Amino acid sequence: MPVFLDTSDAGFEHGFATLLSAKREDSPDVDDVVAGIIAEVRARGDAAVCDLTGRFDRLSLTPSELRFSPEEIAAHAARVPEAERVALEQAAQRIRAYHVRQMPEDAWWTDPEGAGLGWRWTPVSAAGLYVPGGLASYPSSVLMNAVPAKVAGVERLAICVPTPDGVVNPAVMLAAQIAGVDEVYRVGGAQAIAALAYGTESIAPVDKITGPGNAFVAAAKRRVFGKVGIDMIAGPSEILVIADSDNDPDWLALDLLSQAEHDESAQSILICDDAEFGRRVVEAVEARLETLERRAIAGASWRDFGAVIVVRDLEEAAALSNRIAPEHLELCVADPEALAAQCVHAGAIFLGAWTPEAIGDYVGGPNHVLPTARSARFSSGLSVLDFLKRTTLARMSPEALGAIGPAAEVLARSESLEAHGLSVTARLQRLNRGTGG
Ligand code: HSO
Ligand code: ZN
Repeated sequence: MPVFLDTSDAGFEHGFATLLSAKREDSPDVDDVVAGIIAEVRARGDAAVCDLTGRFDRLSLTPSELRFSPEEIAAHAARVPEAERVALEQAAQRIRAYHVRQMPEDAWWTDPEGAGLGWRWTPVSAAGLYVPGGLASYPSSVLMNAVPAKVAGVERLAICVPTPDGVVNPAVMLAAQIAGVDEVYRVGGAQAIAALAYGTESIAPVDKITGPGNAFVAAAKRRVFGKVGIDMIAGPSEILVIADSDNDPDWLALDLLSQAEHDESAQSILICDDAEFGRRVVEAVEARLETLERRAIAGASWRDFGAVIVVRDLEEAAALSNRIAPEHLELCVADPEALAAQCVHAGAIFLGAWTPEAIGDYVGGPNHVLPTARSARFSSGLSVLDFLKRTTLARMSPEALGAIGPAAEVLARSESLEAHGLSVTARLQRLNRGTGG
């Protein structure tokens, strides 16, 4: 049974604190193994990648077989049923249109002292996208990572995807093709992250690595951070639904289960303003769990981490939502915009009962790579900004240097950095001679 809390109860704060601090992930400590794999790939390049792929994916490859040829990609992509192709194309088009709007503007102005100032955005040159194999090999996630990279202007985009026993997910290939991915490698695990970060004879290094993965991939991403940029370390999925009683309990049950079915460690929470309504949603969840294909996973998630919280009013709901800082926040209330304005720590907000979270996972347009584990307090979902850098620009005229240079001389002296100060002084002296001073 999920926990049932009521803010009017004396024990509420204790129960809520327990809920917030529930340890949902016990990721195995694979750091030593991962360190070894990275060292091996750095030392032996392709040979190490091929050996490790043989060991972990039971696939024997020569270096020249690590990369899918364009013909292989096309052949796999062609196996995708037509309806799925059309849906992926529609999704890609909507994700692209949304992310184009995220492109930030360059800036340039002249300030009152005559200094020209500004900044300029440029894409990273090469990005690597990790795509998990097996159960969580989602073509939608390929689009969510690859489309923003391409919109940002990343020239070279490489995918690494494991193909255990040689089994390829055709929809992943199609999504890569639709998104304009440049290279796809049949390599997974920590060895893929090492190859992307350090490069091998046949996999050129990238500047930024994004995409989800298992404990090995997460540990490897942590280790190569600094050598390359990484996006985030994503935890299990979460959804918080805030609903008034004017909702169909079955709709809400399915929304809660839509994230619960991702992972036994996923967390689904309902906040409502009526205990009786909350109980009806719980019943609806139970009914759906009887037949849901993924009932084993969803059931475990709901049983261990699910929760219903009864509040006195929506104000209280917003305050609790801000303490939870959910990855996904659904607002099934009469005035979702007003409530959304109060919910300031959330990865993505879904407004109104006609916006199930799943729309955001696939075709809404916004990104589905979002901050988990309360990191929405300080971070955002994946965007074009993750594939851009901002370079600052400054140009002094002689007059501008004359106006602000003296302060720099003073500060350089105070930090005992003589050459710093002299680099300004030398110019100011010329300026003063030139003007007869
Ligand atoms: N909801 C997941 C993403 C996803 N859903 C992929 C379906 N496919 C991220 O929290
Ligand atoms: Zn999902």
